[in-house]
Amino acid sequence: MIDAIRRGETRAVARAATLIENGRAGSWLAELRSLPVSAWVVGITGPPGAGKSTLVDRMAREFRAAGKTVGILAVDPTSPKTGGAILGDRIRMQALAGDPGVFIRSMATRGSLGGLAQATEDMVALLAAAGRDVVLIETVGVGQSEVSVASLAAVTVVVLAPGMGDDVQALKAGILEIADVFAINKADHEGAAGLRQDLMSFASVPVIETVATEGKGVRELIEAIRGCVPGGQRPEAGARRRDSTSGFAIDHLGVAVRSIEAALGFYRDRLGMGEPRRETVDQEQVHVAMLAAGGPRIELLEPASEDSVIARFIAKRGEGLHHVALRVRDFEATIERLRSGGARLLNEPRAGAGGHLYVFVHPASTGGVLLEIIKDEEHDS
Ligand SMILES: Nc1nc2c(ncn2[C@@H]2O[C@H](COP(=O)(O)OP(=O)(O)OP(=O)(O)O)[C@@H](O)[C@H]2O)c(=O)[nH]1
Ligand SMILES: [Mg+2]
Repeated sequence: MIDAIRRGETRAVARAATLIENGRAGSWLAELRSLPVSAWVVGITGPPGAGKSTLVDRMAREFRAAGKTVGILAVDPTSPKTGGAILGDRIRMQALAGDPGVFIRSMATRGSLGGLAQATEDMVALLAAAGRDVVLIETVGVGQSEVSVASLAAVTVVVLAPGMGDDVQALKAGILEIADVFAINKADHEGAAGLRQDLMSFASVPVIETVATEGKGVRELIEAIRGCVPGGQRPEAGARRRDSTSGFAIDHLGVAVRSIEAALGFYRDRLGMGEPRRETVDQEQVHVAMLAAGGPRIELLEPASEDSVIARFIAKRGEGLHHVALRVRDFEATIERLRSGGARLLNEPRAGAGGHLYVFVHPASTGGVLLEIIKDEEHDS
């Protein structure tokens, strides 16, 4: 069985999928679970009707056009049978149906959510073992289910649509936090710009507008997803950046530039890093353009006034790397350690954009690099 799966034999894969779904997989399942998952696993979640299936269909076509094989799992935690909605999905995805490079399966609850999560995980392992390059998992974001799917996926896209009746604050707790990328689908509808504003104030992850029915923005979305993958490589399932355990993570590299627009001519247009998220930090008199780079970001810093720190830096040293920012889990203890060790701190901890505490450490203490230390709220208990 395992050999046939690994050769990617369609009938063996389909049979294994059915056995997994029915909870009747044989001893080969343990072996399947032990195989490394080298596929690119992307979770797509969001409220009912946001356009997840339409988007998944378009993304799959885009991947196929790039020569990649695709597995699609439509996971419905809300209904015990593969009924209405998912059947609809199947019909919508008919354009893909005749393509042997696309394997589509729908899965629904069989009693417990835990059972569904396990079956989904096994299905991902199956598709990865069968050599699928990309596995897309669609789940409705209605509760805990999407959180467990997010832990399977290397990158999670949260799909929202304008005018769905509830504003961002009212959305189910948990669904916004798991986003590595936001897709504002139905961007042809009114309210996309407002939703974008809300999302950008909420989280520092890429926000991409899409019109799934027309395939608009799909390529940009895939680029943004790619930007979340460390080093541009396919991560193992579950190898999420948030799981880093050292207590230190690079948050961003700050690059001082005279003009963000000019610099984007390189980073966005020539290098292809995608649209940045923009912000102005009044306190530091700086305009910031943030480019996703696999969890950490590259931040282009343009002076907002002539006597700002960045303006003075450029006047003295020219454009260039201005600082390295580290997110630190144990912020207070770290600052105390630095202080008592005689490191030159440039400011008392203060709140920056988004309310996060930060301190700058002078290059004289760090080997010549201005170091920004940011309190990691996500890990702080
Ligand atoms: N105008 C517009 N309609 C869209 C867009 N994307 C999807 N739709 C429509 O929105 C409806 C719902 O799309 P689906 O892709 O089924 O949404 P879904 O999120 O998968 O829905 P569930 O799986 O039921 O949660 C369909 O009628 C789509 O044709 C879009 O970008 N613009
Ligand atoms: Mg759907």
